[in-house]
Amino acid sequence: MNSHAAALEKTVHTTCPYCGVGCGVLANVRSDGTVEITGDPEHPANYGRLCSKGSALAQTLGTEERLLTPHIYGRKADWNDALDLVARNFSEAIDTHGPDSVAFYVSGQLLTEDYYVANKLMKGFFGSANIDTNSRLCMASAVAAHKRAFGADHVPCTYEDLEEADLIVLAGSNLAWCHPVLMRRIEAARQRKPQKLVVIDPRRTASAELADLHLPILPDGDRALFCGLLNYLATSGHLDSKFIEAHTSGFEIALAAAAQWDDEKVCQATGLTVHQLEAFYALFATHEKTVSVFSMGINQSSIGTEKAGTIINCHLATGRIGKAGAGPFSMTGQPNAMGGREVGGLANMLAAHMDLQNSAHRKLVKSFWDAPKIAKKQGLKAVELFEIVRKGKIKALWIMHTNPVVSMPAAAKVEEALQTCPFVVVSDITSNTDSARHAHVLLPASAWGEKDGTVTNSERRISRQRPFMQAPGKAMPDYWQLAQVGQRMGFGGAFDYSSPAQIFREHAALSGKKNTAEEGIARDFDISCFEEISGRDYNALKPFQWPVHKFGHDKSRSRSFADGQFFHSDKRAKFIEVAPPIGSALAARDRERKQFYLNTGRLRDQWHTMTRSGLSERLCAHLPEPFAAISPDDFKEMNLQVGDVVTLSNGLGLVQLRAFESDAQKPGEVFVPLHWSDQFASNARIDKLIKPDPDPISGQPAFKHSHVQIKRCSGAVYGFAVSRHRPRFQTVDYAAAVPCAGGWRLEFAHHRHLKKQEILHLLGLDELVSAQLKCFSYTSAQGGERFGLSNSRSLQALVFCDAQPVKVQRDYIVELFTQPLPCGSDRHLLLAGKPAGDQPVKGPIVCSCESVGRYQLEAAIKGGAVSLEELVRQTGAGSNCGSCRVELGRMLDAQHQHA
Ligand SMILES: Nc1nc2c(c(=O)[nH]1)N[C@H]1C(S)=C(S)[C@@H](COP(=O)(O)OP(=O)(O)OC[C@H]3O[C@@H](n4cnc5c(=O)[nH]c(N)nc54)[C@H](O)[C@@H]3O)O[C@H]1N2
Ligand SMILES: Nc1nc2c(c(=O)[nH]1)N[C@H]1C(S)=C(S)[C@@H](COP(=O)(O)OP(=O)(O)OC[C@H]3O[C@@H](n4cnc5c(=O)[nH]c(N)nc54)[C@H](O)[C@@H]3O)O[C@H]1N2
Ligand code: SF4
Ligand SMILES: [Mo]
Repeated sequence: MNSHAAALEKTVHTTCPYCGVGCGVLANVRSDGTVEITGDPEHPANYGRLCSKGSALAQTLGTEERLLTPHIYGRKADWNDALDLVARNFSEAIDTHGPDSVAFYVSGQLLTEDYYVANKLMKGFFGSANIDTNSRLCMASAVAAHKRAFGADHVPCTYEDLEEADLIVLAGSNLAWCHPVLMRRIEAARQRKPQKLVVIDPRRTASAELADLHLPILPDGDRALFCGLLNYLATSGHLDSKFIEAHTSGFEIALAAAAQWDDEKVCQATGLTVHQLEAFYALFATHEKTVSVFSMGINQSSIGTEKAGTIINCHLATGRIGKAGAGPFSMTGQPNAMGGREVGGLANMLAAHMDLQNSAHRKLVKSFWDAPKIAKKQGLKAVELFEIVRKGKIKALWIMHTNPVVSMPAAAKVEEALQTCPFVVVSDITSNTDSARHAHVLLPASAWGEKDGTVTNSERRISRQRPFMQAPGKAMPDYWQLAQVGQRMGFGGAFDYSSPAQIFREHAALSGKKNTAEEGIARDFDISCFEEISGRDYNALKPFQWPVHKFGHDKSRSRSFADGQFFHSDKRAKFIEVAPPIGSALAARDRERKQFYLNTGRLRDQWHTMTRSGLSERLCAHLPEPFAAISPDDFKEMNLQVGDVVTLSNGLGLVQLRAFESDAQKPGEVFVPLHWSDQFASNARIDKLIKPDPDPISGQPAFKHSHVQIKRCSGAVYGFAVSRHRPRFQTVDYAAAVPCAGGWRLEFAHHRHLKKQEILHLLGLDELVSAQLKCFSYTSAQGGERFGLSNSRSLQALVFCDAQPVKVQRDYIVELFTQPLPCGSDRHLLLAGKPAGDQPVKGPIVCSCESVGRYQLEAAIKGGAVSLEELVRQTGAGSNCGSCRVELGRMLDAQHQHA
């Protein structure tokens, strides 16, 4: 640690705001206001580990991008006026057009307390269920599958099961990048004992690199794969007949339906060989302790609920549920996706795992809330909701903690919807989002580090998020904003909250209300033990797993379903009957039409629409531009060259991305990250091209299975630049920029030559500023133009243009930006684009925590680092969070293959 560091003032135990692993973090605040973030060694989710995103949290705490005050129609306003206006518009809409003319669209990243208030206001006091959340895009299929199979939305597994298991199946989950700390836990378990890992993913992901068996399945082939598995288990004598008999229903029907999927049909639908199927089926059949983790590759599909159901079927058929090291494990994405489900924040739920359709539940909640009304029917689910907004039927919409213009399917239509809606409120921590630009009222929210409440992770563990710094400007917590509007709409006492602890107590009390079999309204979610928790105990609350009843932990339920009792009225789990095969292989047909399957997902170091992870230079150094990953065969067939820009298009829209040749891709499929918004790129919002195609049961859209055409763009100019100013790239065909030390790094390409003035605009320099700068330039023999701009003290920009994709050492150029300005003619050396002589360069960043680049790693490998440990020791890469170790391993393998 730095010996000059200011004194440690306090250490606050809190929880990482990113993924559903829910790692405990320590915020170490120093007397000079600086904050260091480390893993909490005592938190049972991570025991001190953090991934690259968690490790970089301190870099996202700056206030430069923050929204500091409410805005009404683009003008700064005070809270009173903004809240009054929101209350008035919602009241008027409800009075004139009825309760279903208003809606909330919220988020699995809200704290439970925020979520509880939003749900209460809409369902109990507006009397509508038009509250839906981005969890619809994320977890809805898993929720529906759990309810169908278990009678409640209940995740049976815990993280320890991942360590106890002898076989882990990752179905549609890239755990290594999306839940990295769990992958670290699995890796550690694999050091201690033999444990097999199977990855089912169309792409060879970082997780697949670690697997014993990777099944590069065709899009949506999972249903066939798991039906085939059920058949195999039945015919090879691996069923647990006793369990089926005693604790389940519907087995015969499910098996008969699955039997229609014979080997040939399964091979056709999955694109896998009989040999690959058998390898997987034999592993599954012979490992009692199997955990099947599933996430977006399963849920985000028009058959997502069925796909999840077929996985659960195989666990029920083998009795592998409710036992140590066994179970189907839906991995939640957002930090509080589970908490949102607990408060019933989806359009088809009530609070505390109660059902909207159940009149006893409605009565109970209404009387508990002392509410004037209670929603009687389901509200609009996200896709439908924005469709109705677009048709002008929603008169007031409040978007909180989510960025639908980037993250919803058919995103251009969602944007149109916001333009149509007469009154849009957006609560966010920044105004620099694609959704916030359409807000009539913009409300500044307190961010992570400032707000206070609880979140529930993937294993049903509730942890505290605690504040360790003051909110800047006038930012206020989300629950406060909602409660204020509730009060101003005349619901006074019901929204008179003075602290998150008070809300938590209410939520806990509701969860225990009449929650016994005798009272006839028993349900799985119960934390009533905390219904009287004091403010002080709430502050000190340690992470715990639900259920915890009034009378403390019920031992018989310490492992869910250990007693074989489920939540259907007959206490049995239900097998799901799946649809029979439907004819021809889609993939073949799509090839004929020269269409590509568009698959989308996440990168290791970015979080969703980048409003927070995009603030960290360190995180942005890994994969710094939007790309389309294309198989080597397709790359060749389309005659693409390294650095080419391509358009992806379909009936819904068009985007421009860098083409990236990747042998992790199969021919006919293209993968694009979901992260890029209009704030970071000119035209890379991939969700414009996603056909919603929602699952008919869950309403979850099919983010991973659209179709697109790909065309090479002929560019007249390509460029790379660094600038002290935020680039403005909307007028250029292809441009993307992320922060780097001291400024921004920018990639661009355009179909015609760009004038110097246009480039200056692109660099974020206005005419007045650029006129005062010194310019030094250089034209290469091939006609490439390069120039630098400086003021008397420092470099302001460096620009490298060419008629071809620019080949310069980007990471070296980015580093130049942090160094003192050379004098006089030496400045021209800056335009070489690479270091002089044999000065070492880093190369593209592989390890973002320690900032180690590919060339440094290659040099170490060439220099004799033969093992992963050696490479880590010599270069420092992978020594912090370990998220890049997969890539390090791959580089070692590649080097050895060539040796
Ligand atoms: N770094 C990072 N981590 C995150 C997030 C983030 O933004 N960045 N977001 C969090 C959130 S909210 C979520 S929901 C989770 C998501 O976590 P994951 O579900 O692991 O992430 P994705 O990359 O969306 O998708 C997983 C995989 O599904 C595969 N897939 C696509 N189609 C199919 C198919 O038909 N069948 C199968 N078997 N696989 C398919 C894709 O190729 C992809 O590799 O991550 C969480 N963690
Ligand atoms: N193509 C494609 N699209 C996808 C997916 C995919 O796999 N493929 N995955 C989908 C999934 S699973 C998810 S979860 C969604 C995620 O999509 P979004 O929820 O839209 O993404 P985020 O960037 O997390 O948006 C959170 C917003 O809340 C703001 N914010 C941060 N902190 C606070 C706070 O404390 N209060 C308030 N009020 N605001 C805050 C952030 O600045 C940001 O604007 O994307 C979905 N879209
Ligand atoms: S795995 Fe990483 S992103 Fe997820 S909670 Fe832990 S530190 Fe945060
Ligand atoms: Mo998600």
